[in-house]
Amino acid sequence: MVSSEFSDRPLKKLVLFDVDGTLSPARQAVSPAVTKALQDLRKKVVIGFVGGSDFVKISEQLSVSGSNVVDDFDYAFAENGLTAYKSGKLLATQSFIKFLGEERYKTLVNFILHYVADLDIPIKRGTFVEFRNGMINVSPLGRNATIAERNEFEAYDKKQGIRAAFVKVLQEKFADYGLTFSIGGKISFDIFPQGWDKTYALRHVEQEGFEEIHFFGDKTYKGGNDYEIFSDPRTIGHSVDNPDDTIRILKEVFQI
Ligand code: M1P
Repeated sequence: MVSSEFSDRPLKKLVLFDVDGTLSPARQAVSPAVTKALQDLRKKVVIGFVGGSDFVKISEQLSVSGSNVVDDFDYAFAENGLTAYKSGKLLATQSFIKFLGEERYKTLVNFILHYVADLDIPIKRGTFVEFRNGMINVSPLGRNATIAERNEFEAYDKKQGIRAAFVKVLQEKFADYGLTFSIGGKISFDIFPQGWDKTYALRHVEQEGFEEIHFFGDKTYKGGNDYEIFSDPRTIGHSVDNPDDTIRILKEVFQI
C-alpha cells in the first residue's frame, strides 16, 4: 500500500534518477528545462534521486532556485542512499568507518596515498581522498581541480587507464575487505562496502508497494555506478545520454 502522503499522485509509480549526467551535467547545476520536467512528472508519480555524491554537493546542483532539495523530491538519496530522506524527513545514515574499523581504514588510505604519490600524471591538484559518510572517493588528479582540468584528466584517463589500473591494484591488495570500487565520474572512483551501491536505496522504498520503480541513469554499463540499480529486477531501467535525453524519455514514457 503506497503511503497516504502520496495519495495525490494518480500513478502508484516511483521514478528515481541518478544526478550527474542524468539530471545535470557532472558536478554542475540542473537546467530550468529539467526542473520543469521534474515538476510536471511529480504531479503524476512519486520522484526521487539516487546520487553518489554527498548530500551537500547534490543539494548545490539541484537546488538552483533556492528551494530545498528534500522538498522538491519525495525521496532524496545521497551517497547511494546511505543518507536518505523521505518527504523531507531524514530516514537513516550509515557509516563507512563503522563498517571497516579505524585500523583497516587507515591501512587502506595509507596505501592509496602512497600509490597517488608514485603516480606520474601530467598535473596533480589537492584532495586525493575525500572521506564521506558511507564511502571514500579517490582522485589521482585531486578533487579541487577546475572544470577544464577535470576534462583534461578524463581524456587522459580514457587513453591511459589510470583509474582502471589503480582499481585493479586495490581490488587485489584489499580482496578480503569486502569492498566495491566504482568508476562513476570523470576524475575519481568511489570505494564502499559490497552491496552499498545504488541498490542500497531500494531498501528504503520496497515496503511502499509501488506498482513500478523506474530508474534513469547514464552510467548503466557494467562497471558504471548505475549498473547495479539499472539491472536490478526491482527496477525498470532507462539508459540516458545526458539530461536532455532524460527529458525526451520522460515525455515518451510518462506523457508529461
Ligand atoms: O555521480 C558520479 C560521481 O561524481 C563525482 O565523480 P567525479 O568527480 O570523478 O566526476 C563524484 O562525486 C563521485 O563520487 C560520483 O560517483
